[in-house]
Amino acid sequence: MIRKYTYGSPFQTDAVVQQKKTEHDTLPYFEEIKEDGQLTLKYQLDQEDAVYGLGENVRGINKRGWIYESRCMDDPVHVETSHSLYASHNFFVVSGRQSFGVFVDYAGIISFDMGYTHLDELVMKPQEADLDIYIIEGDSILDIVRQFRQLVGQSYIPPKWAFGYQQCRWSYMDEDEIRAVVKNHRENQIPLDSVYLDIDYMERYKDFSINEETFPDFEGFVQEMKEQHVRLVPIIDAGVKIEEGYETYEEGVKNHYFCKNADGTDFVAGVWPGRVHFPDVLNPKARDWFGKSYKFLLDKGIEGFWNDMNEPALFYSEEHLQQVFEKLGEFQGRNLDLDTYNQFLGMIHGLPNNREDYKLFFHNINGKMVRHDKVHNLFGYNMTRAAGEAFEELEPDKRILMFSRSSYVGMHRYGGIWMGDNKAWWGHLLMSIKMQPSLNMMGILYTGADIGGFGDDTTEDLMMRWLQFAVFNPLMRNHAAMGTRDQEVYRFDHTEDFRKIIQMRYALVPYIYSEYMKAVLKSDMYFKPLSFVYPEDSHASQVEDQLMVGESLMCAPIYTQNATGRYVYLPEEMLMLRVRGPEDYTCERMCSGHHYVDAKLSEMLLFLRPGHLLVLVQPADSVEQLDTTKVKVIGFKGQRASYELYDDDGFSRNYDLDQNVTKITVEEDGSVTVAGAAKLCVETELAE
Ligand code: MIG
Repeated sequence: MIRKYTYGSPFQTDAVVQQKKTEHDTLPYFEEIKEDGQLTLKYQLDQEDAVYGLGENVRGINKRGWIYESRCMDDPVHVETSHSLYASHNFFVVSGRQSFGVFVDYAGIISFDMGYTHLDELVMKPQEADLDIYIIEGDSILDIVRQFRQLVGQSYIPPKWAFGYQQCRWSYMDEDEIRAVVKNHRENQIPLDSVYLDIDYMERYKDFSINEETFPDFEGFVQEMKEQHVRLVPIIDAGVKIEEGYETYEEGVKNHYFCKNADGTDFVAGVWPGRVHFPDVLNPKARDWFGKSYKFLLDKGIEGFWNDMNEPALFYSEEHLQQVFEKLGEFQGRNLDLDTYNQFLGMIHGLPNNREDYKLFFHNINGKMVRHDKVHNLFGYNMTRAAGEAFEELEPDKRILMFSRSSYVGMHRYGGIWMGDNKAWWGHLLMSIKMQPSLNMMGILYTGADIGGFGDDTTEDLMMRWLQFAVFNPLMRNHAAMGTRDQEVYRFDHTEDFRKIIQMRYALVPYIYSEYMKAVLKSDMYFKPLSFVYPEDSHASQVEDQLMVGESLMCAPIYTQNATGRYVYLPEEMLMLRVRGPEDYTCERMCSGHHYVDAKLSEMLLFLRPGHLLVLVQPADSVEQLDTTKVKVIGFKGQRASYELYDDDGFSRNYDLDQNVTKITVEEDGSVTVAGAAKLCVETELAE
C-alpha cells in the first residue's frame, strides 16, 4: 500500500508515473518538527533495524551510521566520509521492528541522517518544506521495493550488444588508435562489443560536432567498426560552448534555451570548452530541442551515448571567477600566515561546484523562473530524459544505449548510469559491489563502475578482480582517466586469464540478459542483498560482500589485494563453481554455513541455488555472434529444477514476456523438457 503526504507546494519532478491523491492525516512513523522554517522528520530506530536504499552513495548496503546528502556532485576523489555522490536517490526501506519504505520526492537538497548524530535516530531535513513523501507498506522488503518500482515506472532497456564487454579511455584520440584497440582485442580473442569516444572526438569539446582532423570520415569509420561488430559510443557533455557560428550555441541563444541569470541574460559557467551555457533541460521546449540534437550523431550511424558532467559540474561561474581575480591581488606581497594562506587557497579550491554558484542561475519552467538550487537534483535526469524522449520519436523501433553520470529517480526510465569517476582503489571495487543493489532498488538496473578504476594507476590484480565482479554487471566497461597507466586487458602479462574471464561473461550473457529483462518487466531487482532473498536467515543481513544475481546465482567477489580466497556465507546448500573460463571450471556441492574458499587470481567464484539452473552458451567475439540456440544447463543431480529464459532480437522495442520466454525443466531423473518461444538444443551437466 502506498500513501502520499504533501508538504507546502512541491516542484513536480515527474519521478512517479502513478498519480496518487494526498492523504489528509499526518505522516505516519515520523515525528514532525517545524522550527524557524526548517522541517525535520525523525524516526526512532530500533537496535535491530536495517536501512536499505539511497541508491548511489558511499558506505554499506545497510546505510545506518552515516549522514548522506542528496546533492548531485562531481566528486572524483570520493571517500568513505563523503556525503554526496553524482546522484540523488531519495528512496529507502526501514526493515526491522516495523518495516516500511519512504520515497521523498524532492528536487532540492535534503539530508538523511541515518543514525549519525544519534545512533538510534533517522532524521530527514529538506532545504525547504515543499515536498511529497510516499510511505510504502508491504509483505516483505522486496514487496515494498516492487510497489515503489511500479510507482516510478518501468526501467530502461538497452540494446543487447550493450551487455558485451566495452572499452573506454579518456581519450582514444583518433581513428587509428581505435583501430589498434579493436585489433588487439580481436587478435587476442578477447571479446569486445564497443569502444567509447571521450571528449576529444569533438571539435574543441563542442557537443554535436566531430573533429575532422582526427576522424576525417566519421560515418565511414562507424560502419567499418560495425562490420567488426564494434559500436562506437560518443560522450555528450552538459555544457554548450559559447562560440559565434556554432549552431547549437546560436540556436540555444536565439530561442532562450539556456539557463539564465537573474537579469535574463544567459548564465556563463566554465567547463571543458572554457565558457559554456547550460541547456535548460527543465524547460520542455529546450529539452525537446536538446534531445533532437542527438540526431546529428544518430544520422552518422551511432547507436549509443553517455551523458557526462550533468550534475551539472562546473569548474567556475564567470561571476565567481571575476570576484576571485579581483581579490587575488590583495594577497600579493603579503606574508601569508596560516589563516591568510588558507584563505588564499580556499578561493581557488572554492571555484569548482560551489554551492553558491548553483543559486546564480534559473530555469524557465512553463514561464516561471525557478532558481537552480531548488531543482538542482533534476538536471542530469532531464538531460537524459531529453535524449530518451527524442529517441522514442526519432528511433521508435530501435533501442539506443544511453547512460548518464548524474541521475534522480525517474531517470531510470530513460537510461542507466555509470558510477562516475572512481579511483583504482580496492576500496572502490568494494563500494561498487555494495552500490549495485541500492541502485537496483531505485529502478536503475543498467549500471556499472569504471572497471579497474578511472583515476590513478591500476594494477594487474585489481583489474582482474574487478573484472571478475564486473562479469555480472549489466554495464561492463573498462575506463581510465587521462594520464593514467594503460589498462586495456591485453596490456598486462596474463592476457589469457583476462580473455577467459571476459569469455565467461559472454557465456553468461543469455542468463544476464534474461535476468535483466525479467527484472525490468516484473519491477524486480537484478542484484539483491542476501537479506532480501532470505529474510528468515538472521545472518544474511550481515553479509555485505556477496550479492544475489538474478534468481539462480550468488556471487562472492574477491576485493582484497593478494587474497587467494575468501570467507563465503551460504544461506542454503549451493553448488560452487570456481571459474577460470567457460570451459575451465570446477563444480562442488557445498552445505549451508560459513566456508573459507580458495580462489587464485585467475579464478572467480559463483554459486548456484538448489532448485535453480544456470544456462551457459559458447562464448564469441561479440554478443551478435553468440549462438544462443545451443545451451548448456548446470544443475543439481536428482533435483527437479526449471528456468525461464527470456530472449528477444535485442534491438527492437518489443519486450513481450509471454512471447519471449522459454521454459527449461530438468526432471529428477535428469531428463529435459523445453517449452515456449525458442527451439533450444540443451546439454545438461548435473552435479552429484
Ligand atoms: O572529469 O570526459 O566521469 O568518465 O572520461 C572529466 C572526460 C570529465 C568525467 C567523466 C569521465 C570522462 C571525463 N569526464
